[in-house]
Amino acid sequence: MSSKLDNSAEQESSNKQLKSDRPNSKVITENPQRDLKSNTNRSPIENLVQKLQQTLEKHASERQIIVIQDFPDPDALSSAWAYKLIAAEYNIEADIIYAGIISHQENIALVRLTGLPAKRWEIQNLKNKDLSSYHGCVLLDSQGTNSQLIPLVKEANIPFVVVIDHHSIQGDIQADFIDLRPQIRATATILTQYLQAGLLKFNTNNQQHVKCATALMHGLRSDTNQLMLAQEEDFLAASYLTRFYDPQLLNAVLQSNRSRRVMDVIERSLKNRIVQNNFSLAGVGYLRYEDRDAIPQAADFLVTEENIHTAVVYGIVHDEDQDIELVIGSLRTNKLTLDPDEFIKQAFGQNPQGGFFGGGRYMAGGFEIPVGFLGGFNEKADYVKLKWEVFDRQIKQKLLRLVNPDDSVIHTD
Ligand SMILES: [Mn+2]
Repeated sequence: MSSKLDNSAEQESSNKQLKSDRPNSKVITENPQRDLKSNTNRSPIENLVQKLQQTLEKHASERQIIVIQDFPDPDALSSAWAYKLIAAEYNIEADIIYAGIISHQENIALVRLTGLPAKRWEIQNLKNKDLSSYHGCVLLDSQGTNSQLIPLVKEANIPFVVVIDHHSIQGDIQADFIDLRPQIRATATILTQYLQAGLLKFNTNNQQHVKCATALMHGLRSDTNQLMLAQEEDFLAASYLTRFYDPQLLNAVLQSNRSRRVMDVIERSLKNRIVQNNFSLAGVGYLRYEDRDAIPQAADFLVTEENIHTAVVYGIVHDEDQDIELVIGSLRTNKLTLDPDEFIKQAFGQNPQGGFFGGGRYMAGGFEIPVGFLGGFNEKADYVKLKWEVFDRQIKQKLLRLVNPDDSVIHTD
């Protein structure tokens, strides 16, 4: 059974929506008077909490696979951990699985320092993975469009049980429980609301709870540009997490340094960038698969330049072991009227299956375009260079169509 929320209103302009949503989207405070069982005067969030509770009860003692994006970020990792702990209360064993790689230095530090229980399934072994022990699939901080695992989950007929995300709607998805709230800045905020509502009482004597709260704080901060983009809900969630998190541990995670290769990619993005109409666009050429997270970091950097409101950085990510090539790109903007989701969908359109090549959330977006027939290793340097030039030009052309106001596809001013 599907209990899809009505999200049609959320596709309207986010400013309008924030205003109209504000009075209803109260965060639950710990109020002893509050009774989840009573049907009267329940807030939208209390309704969601009750529905999630019912879903977990219905699936008690099952085994679930939590699929997070191929390149997990702190918001996805921490939300998945919080869900795993909540699900354990219902005797649900949930495995956090990703099929790509954790490459951002802060994310590596986060997983190592907190012991965050995420497992990597290598792509070349995916075909041999037996998914039959899983009864359900959970998507957090995602709608299934950014993981190579999803086709396998579908092939194995594993139903989606829970989907919780704050990205704009990426297409039709059916699940027992769906909580899509693009007006919330981080999925970690949503999971924290569930914790606060009592689905799992965190306890400072429990090291796992302290570490998970720290991870959630990091996830929430990293999706809100260190709380600068945070809204009331995010601040309230962060405020609740301060009761449990370990500031020294968070500091240790944030102290991790950029690798030399990330610095090199940032350098290339600076050198290659073209600036037009306050957009900064940079192709960085070929990158190793494990350096993929250098792209968003380069975009973060380029958008800090004077008179730049939006940066797009892209490159061809090459995995030598598996001979996979993808054009991967990141968008960062501080222009309030630019919707990253709309921008990316407009720029690159859809694949033959009707899926978009990317999407976005507030102030950020990303895309992945398969290199396809042109993919694969080639020894000839001039061929490799030519291939990059073709993709570079094609992507620039598609982006400039939107950047250049003469084409009036999107009015950015
Ligand atoms: Mn997120």
